[in-house]
Order: sequence, then C-alpha cells, then structure tokens
Amino acid sequence: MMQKSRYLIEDDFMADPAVHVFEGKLYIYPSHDRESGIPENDNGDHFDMNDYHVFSASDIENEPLTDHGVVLKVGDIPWAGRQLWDCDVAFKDGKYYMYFSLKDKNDIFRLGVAVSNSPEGPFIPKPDPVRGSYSIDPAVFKDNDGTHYIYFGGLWGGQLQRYKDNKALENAFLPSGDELALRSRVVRLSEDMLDFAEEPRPVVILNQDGTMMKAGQENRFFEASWMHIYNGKYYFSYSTGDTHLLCYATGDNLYGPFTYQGVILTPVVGWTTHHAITEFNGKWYLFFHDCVPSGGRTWLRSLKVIKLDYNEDGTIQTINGNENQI
Ligand code: FUB
Repeated sequence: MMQKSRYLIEDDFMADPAVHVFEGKLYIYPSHDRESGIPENDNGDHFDMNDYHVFSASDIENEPLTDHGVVLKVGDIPWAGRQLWDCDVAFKDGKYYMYFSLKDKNDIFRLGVAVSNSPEGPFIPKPDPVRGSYSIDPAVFKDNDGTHYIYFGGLWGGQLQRYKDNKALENAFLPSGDELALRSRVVRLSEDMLDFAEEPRPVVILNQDGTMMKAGQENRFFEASWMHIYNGKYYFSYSTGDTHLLCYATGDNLYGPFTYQGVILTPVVGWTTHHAITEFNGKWYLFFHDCVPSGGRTWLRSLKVIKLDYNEDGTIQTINGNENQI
C-alpha cells in the first residue's frame, strides 16, 4: 500500500513526467534536466535540456525503473535550436508518436513529432515542426473512440502570451488582475498523427459560480496540461506556474468548458510543478517532480510517484507537496 511518495530515479535529474500504459507496462517519458550553467531567469533559459530518456516499470510501487537510454536528442532534430522541454507519447496502428516542445533556430517554441516502432524508442524526428504549432507542454490524449488530441501551452518562457487566435502577436499580451486568464489549447490530431486536423481551440475553465477564470486568480492555468477520464468525466489538470499549484477542472466534453474543482498537489520544493495522472493495475497514481534531492536547484528536478485517491463524488483528495521530504 503506497501512502507516501516515492522518488523514482535516484542517479539523474528527470522532470515533467508523461506516463502511459503500453504493452501491459508503465512507460514514463520525462524531460531530462541537466546543469549547463545558464543563470535562472523568467524566460526559463536555465531549463537547458538536450535529450530524452524513456523509463518503464511493471511494479511502480516497489521496483526500480528500467532506463531505456537516450531515445531522442537535439542534435538529431533538423529544425532544432535549443531546449527540449516536456514531451508525451501516443500509440496508434503499431507505431509510437512522441510529441515534444523545442525552440527552433529563431528561438520560437514549436511542437515536434518523432516516430518509433517501440514504446522504448528510439524516436526518429520528422524534418519540420508540426504545422501551426506553438508554445510548449504537449499532452496527448486518446478519447474513447480512438481519436487523439493534444492539449498544449505555457506562459512566460513557454511563450503562450505571444499568440491570440493561433496567430503570433506583434506584442506579447500577459493579462493581469480582472482580465481573462490565458487558456491552454486543445487540438484534434490528423489520422496519420503527424498534423493538427483543425485549428487549436482555447480550453475554457469556469469558476464554480460559472464565471470565467481571471488572470489574477491563483488557480488559473499556466502550463503542464494533462487530461484523463474518471467515471466517464473528463478531468483537465494543469500547473498554475507562479502560484505553484496543480489544479483540476472537470467537464462532459474534452474541448471544455471545464468547471474548476480544486487543488491536486500543494507547492513542492522548486519553482515548477508538473504531473501525469495514470491508472495502472486498478490504482490511480500521480507522477510529479520536486527539487529536494538537488537541494532546491529549480532546474534539477527529480521524479516522484504517489497514489491518487478520489472521493465518492469524484473529487480528488489533495496531496501535500511537501510530505516525505528527504
Ligand atoms: O521543463 C521545462 C518546463 O518547466 C516545462 O515545460 C514546464 O511545464 C515546467 O515544468
């Protein structure tokens, strides 16, 4: 029985977990943090990652993970500039598709896609970023009918404030106070999984009183989208960035609107918080990261897992991000 959180990888820094069950095992697709000496700033330049590893597990509560090694690196990607941030993977018709955040040669974040015959990689990147993509943090979601969608977007260093109606703005616009909060995006993928099949749509989150989320609310969307279904409802979860919470909202349609429900995880040690919620062998787990092992260096994060519990009414029991600190 798992009541405490557990560090998953002791000898390296991994963050931003995306977690799925493929071929009966859990597969973890994290960002690979490293020390590159770049000073910390609001642009996130200190998150200077340049490759991905894949990990798998048959028993997430007790056994060590298997590291499948480097599966994709900046040097393999023809359009790459720098900074491989959060990624995610989906399976369709015998192939695995990795979606990743990367700056192009003009320092603009785009989403890329790379393909493999195995969940363990290696992943071979397509020569160009996904057409019409922007910002960061792709979370790929397979709906009950087999159609795939990507949720994406992140503020500040993630550049979402530079876009409106899917077009680049001349001047970035970061709302504040009572102005409407910026929204994550959701888009259906094409049948071949390589393109957007439609224009990305904003993900609307409503407060419990039906009003729109404002930019000044501490529980508004910032980055790190995730989607899962529990008891027939869609759960959209996200990080609030500079207020350091993981929150969630539920709805009956994967495009939204979603109604805010509460906090999943209170602040952890480190500036960022990020997660995946996955069911494995009949139990639900929250995968996340913190910076306790690196002594609080916010760009050197460590992966963790803890059991996630739902109340009878479908609400999620809040987890204390600081329990079980080393
Ligand atoms: O890892 C770099 C960025 O930090 C991610 O893209 C964000 O979600 C945050 O975790």
